Amino acid sequence: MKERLVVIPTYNEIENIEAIIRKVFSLPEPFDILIVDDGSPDGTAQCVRDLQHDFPSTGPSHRLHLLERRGKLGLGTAYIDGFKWALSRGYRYLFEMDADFSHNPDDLVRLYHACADEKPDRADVAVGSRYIRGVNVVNWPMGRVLMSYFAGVYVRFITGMSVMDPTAGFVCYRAEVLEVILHNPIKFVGYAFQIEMKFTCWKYGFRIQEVPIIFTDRTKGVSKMSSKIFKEAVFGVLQMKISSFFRHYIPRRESVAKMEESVDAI
Ligand SMILES: Nc1nc2c(ncn2[C@@H]2O[C@H](COP(=O)(O)OP(=O)(O)O)[C@@H](O)[C@H]2O)c(=O)[nH]1
Ligand SMILES: [Mg+2]
Repeated sequence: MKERLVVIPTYNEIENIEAIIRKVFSLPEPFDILIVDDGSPDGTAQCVRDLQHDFPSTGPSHRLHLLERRGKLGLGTAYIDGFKWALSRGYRYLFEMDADFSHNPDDLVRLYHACADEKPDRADVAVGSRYIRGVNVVNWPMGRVLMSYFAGVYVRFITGMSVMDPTAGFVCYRAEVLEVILHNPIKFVGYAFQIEMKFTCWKYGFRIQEVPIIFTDRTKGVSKMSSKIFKEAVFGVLQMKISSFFRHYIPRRESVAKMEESVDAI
């Protein structure tokens, strides 16, 4: 059954890609993987193609998929393309995770259980959060920790949303959440993309739960964070808040009911 899919965007992750794929497939619970690679010049996609012989995408478990794009088009659209790919194939739980081991793949299981059907008080979206029990960031330079922490303070102040780690990129979404929010154009690329996704979920009334994680700086490969991405986040949050005044968000239950109605009508 196509249950859980981890979408991993990659740009020049040759030093991490094989290890992260093998680690996810060694977890005690099954997760499929979709790598969204933007034509990495270091051959990341070729490494994935080679691994597909060990974990074919048509296999009964541990399926490894690859979506290749032509050039570096940014993290935001990589996730959106990945999510659309997954929704059209019937996956029920979709995960965002970096390729560089900053997110510990072991935590995928905890994110999943926060959203899984088994719990009556389950979340719709589970966010792997660095800042709900102190500051759980290992090996980042102090400047980057402070920037990330105060980005959260700024986002909460502007948006009114109470999420402690709004720029987090380690997330589990139930499929029905993405079915609703991807109807709207999501326009940002970097950290602003992560903020916009959570903000849109929150505006629709979806239940967001933060799950504490420890984030560790990458030990291999280089970060693609840039000042452009930083600026996009600073101005993007303001822009996003202002445009939200002109948008109508149908609350979650109504929109889900509407989707069910339209299915019945077919
Ligand atoms: N497909 C794709 N992946 C990207 C792009 N930019 C970054 N990534 C991937 O997104 C993840 C997070 O990027 P990273 O450089 O670690 O950012 P940082 O953790 O904020 O320093 C990593 O898996 C990157 O390889 C991009 O333009 N396209
Ligand atoms: Mg990283």
